[in-house]
Amino acid sequence: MNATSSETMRLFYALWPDNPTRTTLMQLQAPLHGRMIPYENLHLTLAFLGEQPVSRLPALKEILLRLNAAPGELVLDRVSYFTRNRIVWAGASETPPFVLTLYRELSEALMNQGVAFNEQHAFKPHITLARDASSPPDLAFAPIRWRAHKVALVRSENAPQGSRYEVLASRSLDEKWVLKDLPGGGA
Ligand code: 2AM
Repeated sequence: MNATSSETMRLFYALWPDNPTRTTLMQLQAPLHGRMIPYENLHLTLAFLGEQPVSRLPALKEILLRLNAAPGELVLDRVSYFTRNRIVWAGASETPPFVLTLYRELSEALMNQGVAFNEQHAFKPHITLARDASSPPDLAFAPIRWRAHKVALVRSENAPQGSRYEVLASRSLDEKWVLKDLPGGGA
């Protein structure tokens, strides 16, 4: 990464699906009409930070390492539509408590650092499948059981072919040992 301190990056934190979950999500895209999100970009945004100074990256990575929330299972059992921005998305009829706990923990850490996020957007956990899309047909499909444990800090860059994402840091919520590597031993 070549960056000077005055530069900014467009950043977000997301739950990052494993490859089998991505493959299954792609099967849901088959009957959709619109611009499909590529396999490697599929994710569930936890906090969208927008443009942030590059100098903030160490603090944002530390927030990721310090997350103490437990991983859990998301049952992706619905495909729906945001009319306003013409997005087809997959999600869970019931948001499991671990996702809300994770979101709350991340929100508090960001607020403590004075970082604004999700401006004017309520947290609606979803995985965007297609953009510029028409309303999806009624789809019958076997619920996708995703054991969500990987959280990523991601850079988003606009490219002619669509957004390009770069995972700047990631960790598994299964791994608590990372805390010992932090100043203060994660206390
Ligand atoms: P979307 O897929 O519903 O558009 C990278 O752009 C990610 O951040 C996408 O998942 C996008 O959600 C989300 N995102 C973009 N702008 C946002 C905003 N203002 N509030 C919350 N999430 C946003």
